[in-house]
Amino acid sequence: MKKYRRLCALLIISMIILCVLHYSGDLQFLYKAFFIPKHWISSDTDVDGKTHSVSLGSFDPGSYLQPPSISDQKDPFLNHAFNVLKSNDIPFDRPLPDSRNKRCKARPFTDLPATSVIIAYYNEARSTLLRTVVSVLRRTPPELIKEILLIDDFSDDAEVGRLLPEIPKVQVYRNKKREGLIRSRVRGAGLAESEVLTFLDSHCEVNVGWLEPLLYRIAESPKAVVCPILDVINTSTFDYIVAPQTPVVVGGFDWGLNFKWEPPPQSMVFRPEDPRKTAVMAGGVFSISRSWFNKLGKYDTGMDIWGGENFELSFKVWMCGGQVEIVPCSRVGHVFRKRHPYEFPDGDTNTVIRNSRRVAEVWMDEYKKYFYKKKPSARMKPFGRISNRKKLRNQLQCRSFAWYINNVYPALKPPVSDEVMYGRLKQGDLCLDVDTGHVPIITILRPCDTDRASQEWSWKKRGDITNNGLCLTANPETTHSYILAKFCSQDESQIWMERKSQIVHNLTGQCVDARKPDIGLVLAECDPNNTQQKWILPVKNHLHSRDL
Ligand code: LR7
Ligand code: MN
Repeated sequence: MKKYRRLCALLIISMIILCVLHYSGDLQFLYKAFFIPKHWISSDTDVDGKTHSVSLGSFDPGSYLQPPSISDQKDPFLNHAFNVLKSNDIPFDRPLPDSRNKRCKARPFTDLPATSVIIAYYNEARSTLLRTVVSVLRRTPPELIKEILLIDDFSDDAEVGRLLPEIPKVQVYRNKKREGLIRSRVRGAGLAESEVLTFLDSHCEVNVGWLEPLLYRIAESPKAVVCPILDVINTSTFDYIVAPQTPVVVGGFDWGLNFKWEPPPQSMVFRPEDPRKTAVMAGGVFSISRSWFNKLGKYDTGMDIWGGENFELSFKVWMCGGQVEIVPCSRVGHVFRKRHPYEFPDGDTNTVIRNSRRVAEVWMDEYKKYFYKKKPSARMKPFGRISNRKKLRNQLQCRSFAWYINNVYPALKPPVSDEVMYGRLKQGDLCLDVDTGHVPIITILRPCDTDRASQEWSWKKRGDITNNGLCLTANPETTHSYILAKFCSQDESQIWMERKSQIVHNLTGQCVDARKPDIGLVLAECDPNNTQQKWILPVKNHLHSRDL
């Protein structure tokens, strides 16, 4: 009896020991010895020198990673715009060169908040997607990762989404239709449970100690939106190419809202571990406090598929009281591709223009005209309703785009222009507008409306007043003194001067008169006492002076 009791106790104790070993990850050797199909990955050392092992649960990489399709074999770049055969050959848990500056390694990080990792994917290759997930599990202290939320944007292969949740912490949500990366990420953010959201593209590999400096910065400054330095994973060889440490490039753009990398302003002096301000983020990889993301209205879900969302988020972060930064101690590799490997239902140009237009219309104030100047065809493209986004901006009481340009991105100069004035030509609450129903196009007064681009006039040095390629035109003979909007022709009938709040026609010496505001504006003898000839004009040249 005594013997039996002792045996029982021994059994219980050894079971407890086995359990402890199992959960601490030290049983790998046993599983391996007995061929128990359980997959483990062990980590690199964390920032503070610790390692950990992560179980892949019942997930079996061997059966998940499939042999390449015939089309992949024929042209390995066809389906993904990277060499998928090469990617398939590389271990899903490969080691990476630690690309951080030495000074990053000595920094202890304590009391960090946990994060939810959100990855939207559409027709991603299995091997790159798995490497993204595994790199996160391998190189992040487990207590900092609450969950990895994969949003399958209605990829052709639904099986991926059924297999990956076998990995602990991984959840997959499949969209019912293709939504694009913007709405997919918003879906992920809505499901996330941690205080901090961390977004990744579906073909990344995070490097040693990537997360701690991002979380540290958010804990220190909750409105900071932080991005790692992106190392390059080569599309042909899948070599991991360490981005140079000096200079650390930051994000910029041109007036067409095309993103570019550029060196930071010369005046800035940094320690290698200091965060760098960046005017915009590249878009794919960053951490943000969940409550800050929600307060800012997440992303604009009126945007489709791809593009523009990095501008929307960056502009509003800056303009509404936060900052966008690159934290150089955080490193993440990304496969930079030369083309989109997937279809856009509306074509890529249309979609990106539509998204960019929404950004310009909601956030860029009078500076949006530079966007249209760079992308003239954008004016004709529909972009959906934006009233809710404008309301959001008002509620958040954000600063102007002029503030943003002057304080955050002064390197972006307005294009050289012969414009003297830009904006609305007003009489009280009424604005000079065109009457689109009529041909020839008559000019009228309409209640001022910030949504009507046809009320925004550009008065050029030479004297022409233009909107959307049309010029204010008047001639006693050809227009019967009505003021029409006609194609600009450099003709004398299109030259106007300003005189004491009057708009004077050069050819006739007469004034723009609103005596028939609904039927059409006309030329009439100038009369300084006539209120129907008095205009409230935009401030002269105000975009050229930097002291707004
Ligand atoms: O319809 C789609 N649905 C998706 O879920 C299209 C794409 N996606 C997913 C896709 O699988 C990927 O995970 O969205 C992610 C981004 O798509 P990519 O990898 O084709 O985009 P990209 O790397 O060329 O583009 C950059 O700009 C985009 C603008 O919308 C996004 O912000 C990307 O996240 C962003 N990537 C980066 O910032 C990494 C560095 C590239 C640069 C510069
Ligand atoms: Mn990408």
